[in-house]
Amino acid sequence: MKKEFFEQVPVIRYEGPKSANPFAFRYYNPDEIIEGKPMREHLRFGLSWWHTMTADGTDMFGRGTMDKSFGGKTAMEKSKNRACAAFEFMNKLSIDWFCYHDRDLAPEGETLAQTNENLDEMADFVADLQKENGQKVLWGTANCFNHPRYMHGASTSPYADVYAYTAAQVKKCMEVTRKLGGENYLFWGGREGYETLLNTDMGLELDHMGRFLRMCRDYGRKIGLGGVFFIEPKPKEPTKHQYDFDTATVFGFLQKYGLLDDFRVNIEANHATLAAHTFQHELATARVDGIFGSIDANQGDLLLGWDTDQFPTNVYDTTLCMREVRKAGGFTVGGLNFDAKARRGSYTPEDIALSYIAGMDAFAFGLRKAIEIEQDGTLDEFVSNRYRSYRETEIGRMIENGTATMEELEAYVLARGEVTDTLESGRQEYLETVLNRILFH
Ligand code: XUL
Ligand code: CO
Repeated sequence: MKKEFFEQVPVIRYEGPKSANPFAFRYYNPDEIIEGKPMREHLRFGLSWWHTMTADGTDMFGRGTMDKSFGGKTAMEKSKNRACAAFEFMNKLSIDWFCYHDRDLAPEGETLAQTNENLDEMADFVADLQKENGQKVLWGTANCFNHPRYMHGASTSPYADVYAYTAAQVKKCMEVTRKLGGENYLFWGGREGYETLLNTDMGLELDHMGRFLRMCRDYGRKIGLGGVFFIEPKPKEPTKHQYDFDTATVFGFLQKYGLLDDFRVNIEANHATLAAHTFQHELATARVDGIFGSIDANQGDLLLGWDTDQFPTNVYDTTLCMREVRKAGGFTVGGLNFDAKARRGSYTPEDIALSYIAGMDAFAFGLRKAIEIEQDGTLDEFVSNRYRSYRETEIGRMIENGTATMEELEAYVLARGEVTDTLESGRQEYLETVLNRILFH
């Protein structure tokens, strides 16, 4: 008999919107075919190894509240039990993907060589579980922010030895990700940023980061990592100013360092709001710039100024998110990784399942509603109609096709006179009502 780790959690099935069973999906029906493909392929849900399998509720003011040892005594035993528990959990919840940091999978040893040995042992173990169960790696990443050596940054550290260490760690993590069949590889800028310009050479640090990522890309391609490299923007935390501030900043960085062909963004909802943007704004920016890749699904608390990584339940956000994802052509390489954790007080194993159900259902609802919004057509027609003068008037077409000159535009306005008569209402409140009508009928 295989040991069961989440005994309290049954296999979660779709029971429809009317079900009051807490251990059931109301909107996520994994194998329901929508537009020719199963819902699981539209949503590509992922489990975050760090929050789900290792984080124990420790915060700045208190120790852990959750037991994440899964019965293991030694560090390696814990890692192996976590891996078995992870696959059991993913099977029970119909989750097809997972994401990890190198240090979530295996404990660090005394030396890098020992750490790498631990990681290799765990990679073999996880690869076997993948064969048995079928789940795939959405992305892997190296944790270059926890260890004290990274206190001043990793690839942006003022110290060359730390830059070298970062390269050695990322090299290994890429190899492991390749071994596990990882679809993509991610960089979140951990401590790549600064606290004060009084001690920082920002230009030099950015050049180092650009060079570092080029080196990683080249090595990744050399060993056969064929997917996309993601950068995950975040404006602050842990540093006061993170270099990958938001999607627009990352786009500029990728352009400057010649990385646009291989890199895209992984957008996290809570990072968007920390940057004083909506989640939807970040997704739209990525789509418009052609760098939309993947999503870290969570939500923050707008009354708190930090990364709370809550499970997403706000259906406005999930609907508008899925609307953007569809406009971007759907998930072609990425997915919805739940970079989210149950609250410290939600400390039981059932809470982990209930949290995932909440998040998955919120996004499944969002997908269904995003499709309804398209079918209804009111919002899209409104937007299209708002810009019709660029299609329907001579002067508009000249602007649109790029032939209009300053002289011509001046002559046009001198002849036409004041232009305020052409303006119409933006109808924001009406459009918000249309959204509510579709969400809540
Ligand atoms: C930190 C964060 C990370 C990345 C992976 O805010 O979001 O967990 O997603 O390193
Ligand atoms: Co994240």
